[in-house]
Amino acid sequence: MRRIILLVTVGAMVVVGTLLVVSVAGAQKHPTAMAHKHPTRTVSIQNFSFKPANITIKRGTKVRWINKDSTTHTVTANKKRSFDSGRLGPGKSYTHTFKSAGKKRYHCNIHPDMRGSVVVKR
Ligand SMILES: [Cu+2]
Repeated sequence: MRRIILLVTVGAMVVVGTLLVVSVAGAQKHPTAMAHKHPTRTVSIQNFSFKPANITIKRGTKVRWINKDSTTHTVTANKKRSFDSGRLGPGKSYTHTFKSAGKKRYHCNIHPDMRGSVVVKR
């Protein structure tokens, strides 16, 4: 009888121990996994140009454009309705998450000489 109690006790400890290790490992894994799943790239709008003008990102990456000029600009996809910031005043920013792969060219609607591209990889 004592032997059975001992076996049950040891068995319960193993189960609890395993659950603890699994939950700790899961908790530690989480923040890193989140950071990798939702990275953000920043593009500055400065001196009437996008910096850097051409970037390559992974699908699901957020790109944030920050207007550092004292003039209003836009971040507008060449292909209509793909993405468009609308009028972005000085100091304002615009964020877009790229969900499909491919080369996305964009420009500023107010200053068409301003061009950039985002290459989205799978
Ligand atoms: Cu502009």
